[in-house]
Amino acid sequence: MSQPSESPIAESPGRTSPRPLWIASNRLPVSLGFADGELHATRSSGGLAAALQGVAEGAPFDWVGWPGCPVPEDRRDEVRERLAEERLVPVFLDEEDEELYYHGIANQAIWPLFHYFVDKVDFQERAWQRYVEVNQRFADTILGAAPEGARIWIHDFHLMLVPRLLRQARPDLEIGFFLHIPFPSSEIYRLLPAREDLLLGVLGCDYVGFHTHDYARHFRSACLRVLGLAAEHDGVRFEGRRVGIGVHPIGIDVQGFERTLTAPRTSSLVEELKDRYRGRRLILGVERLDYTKGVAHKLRAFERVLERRPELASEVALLQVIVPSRLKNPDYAALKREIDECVGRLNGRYGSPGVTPVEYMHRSVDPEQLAALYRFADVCLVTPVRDGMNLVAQEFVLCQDEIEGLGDPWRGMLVLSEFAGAAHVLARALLVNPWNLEQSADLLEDALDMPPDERAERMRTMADQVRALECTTWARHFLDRQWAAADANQSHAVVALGRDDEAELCESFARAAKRVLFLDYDGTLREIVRSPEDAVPSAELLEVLAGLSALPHTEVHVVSGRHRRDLEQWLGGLGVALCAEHGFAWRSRDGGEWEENPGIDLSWIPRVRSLLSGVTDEVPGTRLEVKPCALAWHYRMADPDYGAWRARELHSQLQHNLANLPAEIVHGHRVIEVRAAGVHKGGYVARQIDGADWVLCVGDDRTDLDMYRALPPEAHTIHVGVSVADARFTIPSPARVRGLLRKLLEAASKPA
Ligand code: GDG
Repeated sequence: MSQPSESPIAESPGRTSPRPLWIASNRLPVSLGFADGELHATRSSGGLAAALQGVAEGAPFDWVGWPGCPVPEDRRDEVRERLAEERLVPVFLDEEDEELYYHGIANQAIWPLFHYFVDKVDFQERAWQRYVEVNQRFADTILGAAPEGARIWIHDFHLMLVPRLLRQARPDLEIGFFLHIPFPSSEIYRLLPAREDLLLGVLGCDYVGFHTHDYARHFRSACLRVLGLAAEHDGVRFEGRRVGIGVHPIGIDVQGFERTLTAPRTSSLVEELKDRYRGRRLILGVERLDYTKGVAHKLRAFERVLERRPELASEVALLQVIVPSRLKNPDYAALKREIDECVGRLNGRYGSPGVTPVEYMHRSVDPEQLAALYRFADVCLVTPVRDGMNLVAQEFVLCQDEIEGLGDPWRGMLVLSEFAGAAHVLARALLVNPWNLEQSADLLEDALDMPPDERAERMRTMADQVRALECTTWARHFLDRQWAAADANQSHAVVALGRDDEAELCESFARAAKRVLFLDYDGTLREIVRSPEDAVPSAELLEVLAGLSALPHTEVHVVSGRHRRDLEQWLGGLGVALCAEHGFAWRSRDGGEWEENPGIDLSWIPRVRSLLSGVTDEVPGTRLEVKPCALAWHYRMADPDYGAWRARELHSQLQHNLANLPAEIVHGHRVIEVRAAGVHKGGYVARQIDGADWVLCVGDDRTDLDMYRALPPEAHTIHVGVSVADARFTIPSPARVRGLLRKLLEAASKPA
């Protein structure tokens, strides 16, 4: 598990950045109510609020979220004003929003799926539409309130569409996203009907964080398998930006817990517990009622221990605190019944007068009671079947620490599920697979019987880890990384073709005496699609190309790696000059015969063809394209990982085979192409610019760099996607290229 790594920036911009910070989460850290018509708003200190406290001390921030209850229309201004005093900005949800967005999608689709409970997923289209609308409402509220250049930090699965909505409206914003729950394996993730939208939503940010490396890895792999975006281990390139991916295990409010622990009331509660459990050892469980938390697994493990050692029934008690949650949902109501039954069965079987092996509280306890239980317990049994992090495990460890003024440290031991994110940071706990009943029972016994020295050693190591993860450090580390990622994107944005650049291009285009445009096709004029034959031009594209080439003193050249047959079929009648097969063949704008590069040695083709055919047969989904002077092995439709693996292997095999032959290998976007040496797009464009006083060249992959290099420095060179050294500007997408062409056409068609 990677720890949150040290920021490369010495001074923490989490504290010092002059940009104002805005947080957005589903819930505001406030409890709102109307008693006798009077508005009551009390600040609540949930985990996230505590985590951000330290950041607020450096620079106060504003927080956008739902106040947690319906607010009638005529009281909303009053609520807004009241919350504004605390720098809180409400997003109001009515009962139907709560039902559809919050319960329908967040709790009944994303939550179960992301925790691998596929059979509990209930995805309703109507609810999804509301999720989209409510995310838009959050985005609009942020946009209406956050000033220019603000830094925004969005939290959790309720708001996965917000980053993109913000980015589209205000590219200047610095945007981060943190997911508090697991991100599932792509095999599970891809079951979600809205899988593309959620990923695209998150990819609007500059930086996305997860609790564990596994979740980050799953996110990356979903980007690849669902969106076809190949990611590096710490980032993915999308629409001309790099979205950083980071691992930031959240910690707890260490100081807050220490304060509660040393409060006089907590000490007297500990004394009460000592009296109540005299002669017995206490196993503690604390969780919100949820099927992910593995409460039934825990009860079964305890039952198994009692089956093995019935005498423990009077020596050990299991106290289970369950905070009621989502009871409106039938799954939660059923879970409650299952737990009730399990507890009943266990007590019926092992209880006796004065002996109740399982004590069960279905309500929350106050912070002092909780701290006292953590301090006193002999074992904390935390057995979720999936959990993003699990703060209870960390809280228990901290409360057992040596703390000034408190005696008796290290009474207890932590038994922790390996399926909680916390297992990655608390590796000295007794880690269990809650599905393995025998092992869970074994380790629970080990925890009860552990010698004091070993217990102290393990707990001390874990307490150090909990202190290191402390939540304000977590928030600061995340914000440092977010800042660095956004900063890198902003410096790239300097070369992004902006509105002013577009206006200048249009103006010079309209004034020029002879204009020449060189346009690559796939990935430039037209989006890359899974199957190359499907990349047919739209009517809109044909119209703009025909319009441009009909302008006086204007030549449009489509310069592509495609076979001449495709270009002729799709673009033949537009008055556009065509250059096919990476510059090997061309045809003038008036149509007529294709000409070919003379004197090219093609003797290597049969040998390479047989090698590529063999690989095509072996790797499902790949295709061999045979062109007059080149062979292309496409692996766009193969399994992305396997395709990339075989491509790497093929590349080195080709390098070995082609040494000293007049051919070169170009590894493009999911294609390996072997082409005759000396044939490239640059040779063609260099021959077409005589007398031109305005040249535009737009491309998207490595083969287009030859064009940029062959042009004079004053040519307008634009690359789709990331910035490259040879192009002056970047542009995010083919749609934006088409938009630019349309603007050029309009500029030149306007009367002078
Ligand atoms: C999500 C992810 C991730 C519980 N009962 C009482 C009480 N609590 C407090 C605990 C703890 C919190 O509630 C529960 O936190 P968890 O981490 O266990 O779980 P989720 O609520 O599901 O949180 C989770 C977390 O986000 C943070 O990123 O760790 O994986 O699911 O702080 O102390 N507090 C009080 N009385 C109770 O009865 N006072």
